This record gives sequence, C-alpha cells and structure tokens, in this order.
Amino acid sequence: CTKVRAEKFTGCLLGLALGDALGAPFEGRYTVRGGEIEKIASSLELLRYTDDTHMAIGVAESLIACRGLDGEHMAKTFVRNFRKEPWRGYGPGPPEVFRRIESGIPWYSAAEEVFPGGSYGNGAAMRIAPVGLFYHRNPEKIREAAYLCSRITHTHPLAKDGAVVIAAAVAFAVVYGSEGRRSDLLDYLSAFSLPEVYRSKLGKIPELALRGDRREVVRELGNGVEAFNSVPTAVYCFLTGDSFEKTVTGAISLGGDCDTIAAMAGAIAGAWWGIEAIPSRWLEKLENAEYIKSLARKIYKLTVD
Ligand code: 8NA
Ligand code: MG
Ligand code: MG
Ligand code: MG
Repeated sequence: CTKVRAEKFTGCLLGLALGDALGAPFEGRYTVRGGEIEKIASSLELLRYTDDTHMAIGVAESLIACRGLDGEHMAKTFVRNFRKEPWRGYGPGPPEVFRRIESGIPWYSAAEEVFPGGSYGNGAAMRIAPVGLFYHRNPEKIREAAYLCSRITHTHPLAKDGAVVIAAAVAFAVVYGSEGRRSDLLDYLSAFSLPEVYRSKLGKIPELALRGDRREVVRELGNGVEAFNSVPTAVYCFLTGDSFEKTVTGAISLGGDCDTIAAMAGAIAGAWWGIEAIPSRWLEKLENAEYIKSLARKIYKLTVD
C-alpha cells in the first residue's frame, strides 16, 4: 500500500468543507447545471460551510482532545458548537437532541425518541470523515467508532450504517489512494456486512457508472436527506468523478441534498487525491480553511507520525 501522507488528511477535511460550501447554495434544487456551480462560486467572496462541516469540526475537535472517541465529550462539543453558531442550517433533529441533553437527559439516550425508531437522516454520515481518518489503521474499530459517534444524534440503524460506509470509504482512500484502483472501494466496503438497502444500492453502482445517466442515478440511489438515499450516491460520485473537482461538481449537479452528498463525496475524494488536487481558487475562499487544516494535521500527528 502507498504511504499515508498528511496531504490526504488535510485534503479530506477541506474536501468535505468545500463540497458542503459549494453545494449549499443549491441544496434542495431539482436540477443544477455545471456552469452554475462555478458562476456562484466565483461570485461569492467567502465559501461558507453549513452544519455538515460544523459537526465534522466538532467530531475532529473531540477526537483530538480525547485521543479517541468519547461519546459524552463529543456530545458536549456538539452542543457547545451549536450554541455558538446555531444558524449553520441544521436539520430539525440535532437541535432537539441538543436541547434534551441540556435539560439533563444523558447523551446516549437523548436522540432515541426524537424520531420514531431514531433519525435515519444523513447527519451522522455527513460528519463522520474525521473518524475514518482517526481509525484508518484499524478497520475493525471503524464500525464501533462510527456507531458511537452516530448514537449522539442518530440512533436508527440505517443512519449508523451510512456513517460506517463513509468512514470506511475515507479510511480506504487514505490508505490506498491515489495509486490504487478506486473501484476496489466496493470490495473493501463489502467486508463491512451492511444492511440490504446499502448492499443493493452499492451493487448497482458499476452499471449506473457505465451509463452515467443523472436521472437514473437519482432514481436508483437517491438524493435525499435520508442516509440510505444519499450515502450510496456519494460513493457513486467518488467512483465516477475522475478528479476532486469532477467528484464535487458531479455531486452538486444531482440536486436534492447536494451539499451533503458533495460533502461526503468531497471528503472521500480529498482523502484519495490529497490537498494538492483541490483547486486553489476554491480553497482560497473557504471559510476557516486554516483551522480545518490544523485539525486534519493534528489527527495525522496522532495517528501516523
Ligand atoms: P435530521 O435528523 O432532522 O433528519 C433529517 C430529516 O429526515 C428529518 O427532519 C425527517 O424529515 C427525516 N427523518 C429522519 N428520521 C426519520 C424517521 N425515523 N421517520 C421519519 N422521518 C425521518 O437531520 P440530519 O442531521 O440528519 O441532517 C440531514 C440534512 O438536514 C442535511 O442535509 C443537513 O444539511 C440538513 N438540512 C438542512 C437544510 C437547511 O436548509 N437548514 C435543508 C436540508 C437539510
Ligand atoms: Mg446545508
Ligand atoms: Mg448542511
Ligand atoms: Mg444538506
């Protein structure tokens, strides 16, 4: 396997933030044309990220402070960050969970009744990339860590397994990119014994990739806020985008919850190709880029150096 480099860690977290920030103006749109993304990006002075990145920052901060995943510490970090910047476009679930934690409900059960059976939104998967970075050396820990991180806000099994897919994909990208074959990701993921909806959607990717029909991708894999309607789509975008830039613009062009799909795909692509593959015209405009980069470097130091 290739050498694990710090540039993959910084590429991952900055890739997540850029997918989120570039996609945010288009969230909820039915269609997005390629030219529109660049037009908006160049007209904006600052590329502002949303809840996806804000929560990933919390995951990274807590992993660094605790040298690993501590559920209570991470929950408190989420609550504190949310209170500082509640305007980041959070879905309805997490703010309700945070209120419950503040009212004294323990972090490990606060999310259970916010939705029947727990939330299956993509909010656990959208923030999980730092966990994939932190545990890239031991895939057997990825499931446990992704579940623990998800449990704070998303207790539905499909949300938790969606987070496993993205964390595992990031670990794969860090370890095998960019000299390996991207298509080996599907084999790598098949070792994680995933629920049927993930196995069947991931299994459709090779054929969808051959046709490359946008509407068919949206119909078969989804572009919604549900983890199972966006996580396989993000994997598709990484496997079919031939560069960081194409992965992210391809994800945004699918519409729907496209900032989140682009955040997940951007994290995987950034980890695969490294920061040097991220266009500087985007990086220069990214809000808090230096801070996000410093978090990625700290995770690298704790796990590789
Ligand atoms: P969430 O936990 O609130 O879940 C998202 C939505 O999924 C919920 O609001 C429900 O509509 C639905 N849902 C989840 N679980 C269930 C269930 N068991 N039964 C019925 N419906 C359910 O939020 P999240 O943290 O998962 O975030 C998901 C998305 O919301 C992300 O794209 C994020 O960016 C955010 N979002 C924000 C905006 C905005 O403009 N503020 C718009 C879209 C999405
Ligand atoms: Mg958003
Ligand atoms: Mg968002
Ligand atoms: Mg979103």
